[in-house]
Amino acid sequence: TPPVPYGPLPSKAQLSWHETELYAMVCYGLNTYTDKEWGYGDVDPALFNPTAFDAGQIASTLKEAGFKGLLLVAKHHDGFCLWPTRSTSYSIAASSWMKGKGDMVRSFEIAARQNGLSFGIYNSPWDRNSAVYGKPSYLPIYKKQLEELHTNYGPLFISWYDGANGGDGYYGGAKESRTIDRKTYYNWDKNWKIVRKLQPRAVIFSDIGLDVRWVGNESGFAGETSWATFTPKGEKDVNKPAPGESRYQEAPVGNRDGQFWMPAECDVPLRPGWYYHASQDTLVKSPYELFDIYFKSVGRGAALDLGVAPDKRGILHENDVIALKGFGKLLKETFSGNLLEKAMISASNTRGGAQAQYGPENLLDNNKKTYWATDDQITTPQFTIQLNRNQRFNIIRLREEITLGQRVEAFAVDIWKNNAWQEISKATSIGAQRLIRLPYFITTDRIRVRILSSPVCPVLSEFAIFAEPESSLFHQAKTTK
Ligand code: IPT
Repeated sequence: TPPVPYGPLPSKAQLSWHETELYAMVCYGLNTYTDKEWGYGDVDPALFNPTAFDAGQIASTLKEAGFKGLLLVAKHHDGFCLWPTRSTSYSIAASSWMKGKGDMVRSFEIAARQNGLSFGIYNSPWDRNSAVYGKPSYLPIYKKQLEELHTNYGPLFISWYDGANGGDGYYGGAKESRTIDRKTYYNWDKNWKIVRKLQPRAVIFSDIGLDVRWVGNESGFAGETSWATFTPKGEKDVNKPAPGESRYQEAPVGNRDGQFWMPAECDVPLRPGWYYHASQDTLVKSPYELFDIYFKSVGRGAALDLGVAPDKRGILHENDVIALKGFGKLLKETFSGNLLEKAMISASNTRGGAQAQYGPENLLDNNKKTYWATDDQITTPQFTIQLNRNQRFNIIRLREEITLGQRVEAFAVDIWKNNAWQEISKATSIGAQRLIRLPYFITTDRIRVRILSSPVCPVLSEFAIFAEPESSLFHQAKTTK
């Protein structure tokens, strides 16, 4: 019989989100033309005037770079809607683009799907253009927008909610005259019920989930230990968490005994800002920096949501394209094949005996659905891999079978060297994925993994080793922060 699940478990929507791993948040709108990060919603929509808009260029670049999803900011804090909404006149319909007949949410959706990318949406609750923002009469407007976006552009893989939602009189350096109570104003329960109904396969992201938590920084890293489980807590009132009012300080690590399966998303922009600024053309993160971020986000069981900013033409700037493609090349060169594919593997214990379907060869079969498990009372087993020749590697990947919960709390990796086992690495949480990246290459023909701590029998679906290109290893010390 299969192992009994442990703790909170991922939903179907969360399982597909875990597969998405790497996606981009496209930030494009009036801010692009006013050189602002958080616009006031006080400029003429006619300023929005792409000269060479091409969602295909953006989506295909992301595809080539290894991204699996595109999340569009359909409306930011300035209230400007990229689709012809019925909720406000402050939209693309009032711009000069396609004489007001265009629908940019649709254009991005089509480009995403044509490139095999999942599509998602961000709709800022904070609206500095709306005359009624801050009053109860704004809420039906916001609701209408959610309904339009979640009805007409699905299926969506993510529905994203910002905690930068106008709560304070003074926020992020921008004066805001109209304030709201973040805990009560938006009626999140009601809004999210709509999202659940219209897009049951989408995960809901915010500081407090419901499905994916903000990682608590915009630098792109989860904690070295990062639990997929989390209990959101309020910043002021512990029992009343809300987007923008949460103890996000706990989010990088999560809570081992967390009440919900609520893994982290690491959002970080490719440039210093989320929106395009010509002054930042030379400040695009390098492929090596992006690679480093990948290990600290995806490699810690979280997802990486990289902010990309189309320029005034309406495409990604040349420098951004070079960085993204270089990053994609590094990923491809590194993760092209598990170097252990034809190795021999044995384990100190296999659930139900050696003939059962839970054997350690499932770790190397390139199939996430099969797994190695031990008998219930065996919580600190080990497995050993014998290669038929020496392999050179510096990266180790482990995956738990997360449909049975997050189980392992600590493990160590050894190699056989000079007639003895030598520990090369020790780490904690695994979850959907754990990457260990060593700053040097190791050459060996024998590797051992010891599970050091687990409250119940461990259930692992993959063990793999890889070698990154020498150029990237050479840059590692310089780009690792
Ligand atoms: C920050 C919000 O305060 C937070 O709640 C979350 O939504 C986050 O954005 C998402 O990146 S605002 C930012 C200027 C730190």
